[in-house]
Amino acid sequence: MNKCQGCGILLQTVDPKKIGYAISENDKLCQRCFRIKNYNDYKLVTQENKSFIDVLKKINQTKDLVLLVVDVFTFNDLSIFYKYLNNDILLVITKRDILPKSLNDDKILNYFNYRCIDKILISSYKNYNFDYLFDLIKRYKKTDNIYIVGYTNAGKSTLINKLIYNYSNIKPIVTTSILPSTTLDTIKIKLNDLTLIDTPGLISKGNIINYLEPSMIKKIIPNKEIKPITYQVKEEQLFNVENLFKLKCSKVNLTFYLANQLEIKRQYKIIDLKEKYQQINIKANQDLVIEGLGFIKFTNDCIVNINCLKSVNVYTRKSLI
Ligand SMILES: Nc1nc2c(ncn2[C@@H]2O[C@H](COP(=O)(O)OP(=O)(O)OP(=O)(O)O)[C@@H](O)[C@H]2O)c(=O)[nH]1
Ligand SMILES: [Mg+2]
Repeated sequence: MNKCQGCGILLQTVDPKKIGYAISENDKLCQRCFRIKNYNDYKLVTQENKSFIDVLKKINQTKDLVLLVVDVFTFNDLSIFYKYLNNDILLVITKRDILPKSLNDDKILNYFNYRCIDKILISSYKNYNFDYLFDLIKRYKKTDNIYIVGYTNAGKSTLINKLIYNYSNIKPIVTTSILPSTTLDTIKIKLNDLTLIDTPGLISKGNIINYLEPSMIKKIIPNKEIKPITYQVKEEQLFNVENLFKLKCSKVNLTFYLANQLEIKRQYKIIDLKEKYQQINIKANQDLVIEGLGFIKFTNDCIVNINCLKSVNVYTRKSLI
């Protein structure tokens, strides 16, 4: 049987309930990809990270160039990629369109201090820096195979489709979606003399998207430039963001970087003290990150209390912006 051209899974015509199901042996897409593409109807598939590591080990046996794709809004620890890969790495920071236009690109690039042969900031949505990206790929490639790796939802498949659309006559076909684990197995896609190899993304258990319904995931993922919202808080206040998290703080200046469609409610009289809050010490010019949801920049030292789903990773870091 063939592989699905949308997600890479091995096609089967036997069991409609199992992944890879196609109605006919001649189908190019599995039913899941067909439904995502034609009806925007998403079916969540849970994947294990073990096969992900097997893919990295396989890549490490080659001399092929690796594009490590990082979502500038929801990036994460990259050490696992460096643990398994000794290949030349081109760091591709994507979704530039989400961050304010006024930011300096070099400042963003400098923030990502990882071993790489070069790094570049792009946006697949805005077709931003793609000619430069294609030049870098041609400059640094040692073979004709180019691997594309990264966390799930980083935008790997969207990037591949954009390269195919821009620089070949083929119609882009790789499936993309807001849900995690869209790509299920490696997919080889021809781009002139090159072969681009899409890979399933690494799943981060601390990412809030693992614990939300598709309709809520759609709401929390920004799809255009974020409008930051700044507050100066004197007396103790509580910020409630769609019950996804609550933040108690006083005497702080803070700026929320969240999807524009999320509503931030302020409460001056705090009445829900029964809920469990986690206390966090924050230094001036640090971000408080709620993984998968966004971040809050603080401009002074403070102690805040946050209440969020237990499995979601909440941490501080040097401010991105
Ligand atoms: N704003 C913005 N969104 C993007 C961009 N590129 C991709 N996305 C969105 O990010 C989400 C994930 O994109 P995919 O291309 O499916 O991500 P992936 O890395 O292939 O994910 P997996 O296959 O699950 O590993 C989709 O909703 C895309 O539309 C971009 O440049 N800007
Ligand atoms: Mg993908």
